Amino acid sequence: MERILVFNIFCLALLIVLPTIWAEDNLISPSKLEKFVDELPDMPKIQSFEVVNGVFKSKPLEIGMFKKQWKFHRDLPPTPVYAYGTSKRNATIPGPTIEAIHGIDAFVTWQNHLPSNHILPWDPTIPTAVPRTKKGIPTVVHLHGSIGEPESDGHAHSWFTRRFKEVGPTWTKKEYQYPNLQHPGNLWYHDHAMGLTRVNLLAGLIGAYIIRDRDVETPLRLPCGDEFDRTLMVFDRSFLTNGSIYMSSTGNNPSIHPQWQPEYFGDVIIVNGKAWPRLTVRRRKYRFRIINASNARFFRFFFSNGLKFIHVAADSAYLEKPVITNETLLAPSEIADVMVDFSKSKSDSAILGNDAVYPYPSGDAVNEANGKVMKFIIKKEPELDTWRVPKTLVKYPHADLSSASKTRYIAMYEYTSDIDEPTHLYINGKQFDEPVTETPRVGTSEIWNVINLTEDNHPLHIHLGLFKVIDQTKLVKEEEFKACMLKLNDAIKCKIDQHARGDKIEVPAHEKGWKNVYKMTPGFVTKILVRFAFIHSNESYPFDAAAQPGYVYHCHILDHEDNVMMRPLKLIS
Ligand SMILES: *[C@@H]1O[C@H](CO)[C@@H](O)[C@H](O)[C@H]1NC(C)=O
Ligand SMILES: *[C@@H]1O[C@H](CO)[C@@H](O)[C@H](O)[C@H]1NC(C)=O
Ligand SMILES: *[C@@H]1O[C@H](CO)[C@@H](O)[C@H](O)[C@H]1NC(C)=O
Ligand SMILES: *[C@@H]1O[C@H](CO)[C@@H](O)[C@H](O)[C@H]1NC(C)=O
Ligand SMILES: *[C@@H]1O[C@H](CO)[C@@H](O)[C@H](O)[C@H]1NC(C)=O
Ligand SMILES: CC(=O)N[C@H]1CO[C@H](CO)[C@@H](O)[C@@H]1O
Ligand SMILES: [Cu+2]
Repeated sequence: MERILVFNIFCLALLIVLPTIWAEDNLISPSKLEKFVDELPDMPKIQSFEVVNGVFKSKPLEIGMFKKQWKFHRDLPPTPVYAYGTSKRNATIPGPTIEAIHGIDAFVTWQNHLPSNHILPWDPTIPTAVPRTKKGIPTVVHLHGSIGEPESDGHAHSWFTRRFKEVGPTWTKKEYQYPNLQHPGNLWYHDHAMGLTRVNLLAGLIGAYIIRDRDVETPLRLPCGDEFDRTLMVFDRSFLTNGSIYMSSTGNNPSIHPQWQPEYFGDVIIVNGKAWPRLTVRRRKYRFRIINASNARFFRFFFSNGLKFIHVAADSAYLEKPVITNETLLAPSEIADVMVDFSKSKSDSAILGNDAVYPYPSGDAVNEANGKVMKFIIKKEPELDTWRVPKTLVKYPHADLSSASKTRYIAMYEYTSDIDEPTHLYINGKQFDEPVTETPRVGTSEIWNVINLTEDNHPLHIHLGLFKVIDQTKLVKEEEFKACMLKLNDAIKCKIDQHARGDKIEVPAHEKGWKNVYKMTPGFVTKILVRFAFIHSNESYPFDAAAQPGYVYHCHILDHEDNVMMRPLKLIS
């Protein structure tokens, strides 16, 4: 028993990151960076628990944010970044992977050690956290996928600067508490400061967090242990020739927003902090927890040699049974949790490729650089493999539309300037600081009909709640509907029922489980069932979810979230 348990604790995950570029003189051309020359790194692992006399106990952690230099590629000069770590020397990009155990609280004091001047341009004309003294960089940490109290949720207004010298209006505490009472799965932590999320993440403030539950997971016999169970955090960045991260400092509407741009794309694809890395694998099954940590880039992954993805979970929750696909589309901040069986490979290497246009779904085709992610070098010798593809995974209680206590309509709007460039995006036509309108009752489920009135696919993320995607229905006579919505901003008065009648898009099998982010197709109404309770049990939350400052929900294209495709979410008891 003890042995199984310890083994399971050490079954870990791995992260990948990726970069992108714009035409500018001193930008490094991605063709100058030879691919697959750096080994895929494993991020350091930190456990939020310890075993004392055979019993699990919480082990409080302190994780800092440090400015340091990071080598993204063999031939790229060191890059100034912001990195999470237990010390400046230990800080990495992505940050350390935090491992938690179901039922054991994690306590983390997030410490800001960042000096005053931001390494990236930012824009004070969008609603932004600005310290009174103009000193320090506002930061706050959100654990994405966490079911925890509002005070520890990293509300955008709960920011703090270096050594807590200044704090935002809803800040309450230094030490965050994560109860880890939810289902096991993949989470990630990242910055969430008002108006600074896109730049703070671009600078490097991201990391993975895994909740393990041996009772649920051991019987599955999925690939386990540091070697076979890896987290890949993928993101895109662009670099200047001197190694600095490139972000345009000129907005597309400079007279309105001097810097803000609607989407950041980089041409260099980074996995676990290295550009186009390589990993040597054995001829057997592996588990990859792939986290898309891009600001705006969608990825559609596939293997050059036809290897398949065996999906076991999506975002934070296990699927009922494995789903096999030859490609997988990941929106920003979505997580694919897949097995890959390298014994099925007919060749001795495989490139993990990406063919998603950008912006998705109507943008440019990928090129030689951003169409490749990483390379697997597959050893020749066949191996005995004790891992298996289980017939079934984890079955959560059935979620029924009839259980919903309320139906809401959530409309996504984009506004443009007279030169037809986006100036800002709002949910329900409202600014973030307008009074809260979404106030679900703790313990209930609701139907949300999300109406995308823009041209982009917006990955919607809801804090605290998990949701099931029911269907996506094309709007008919959508120009008429959009004109009405722009005037009245009221889906019922604009007769949504008569417009949500077009073709339906089937939800892919591997995305039918519980999600915390989903892609809202333009011109469609996406119906989701959101649950403000645990998915695996009827126990009530062990914290007051109705406390201040509440939660938020938002588009996870960070450039949209910052300007300001985000609204408050306040639970009531
Ligand atoms: C840095 O990481 C190492 C290895 O994980 C650990 O032993 C050490 O205590 C860490 N140092 C600091 C200052 O946190
Ligand atoms: C790289 O060049 C940019 C633009 O010239 C400059 O702003 C930045 O400080 C430089 N970075 C380093 C690390 O020298
Ligand atoms: C990653 O997420 C970003 C932002 O949500 C999205 O634009 C991008 O397409 C996603 N990429 C992948 C590979 O999923
Ligand atoms: C995956 O399979 C689908 C349907 O069979 C096919 O249309 C698509 O081209 C395939 N993609 C790749 C990358 O092979
Ligand atoms: C929760 O309660 C509902 C209704 O009483 C029941 O159908 C469901 O099975 C319960 N779920 C669990 C996990 O106990
Ligand atoms: C109803 C509505 O406004 N739909 C928009 C959704 O996105 C498409 C582009 O993909 C626009 O053309 C539609 O106007
Ligand atoms: Cu968006």
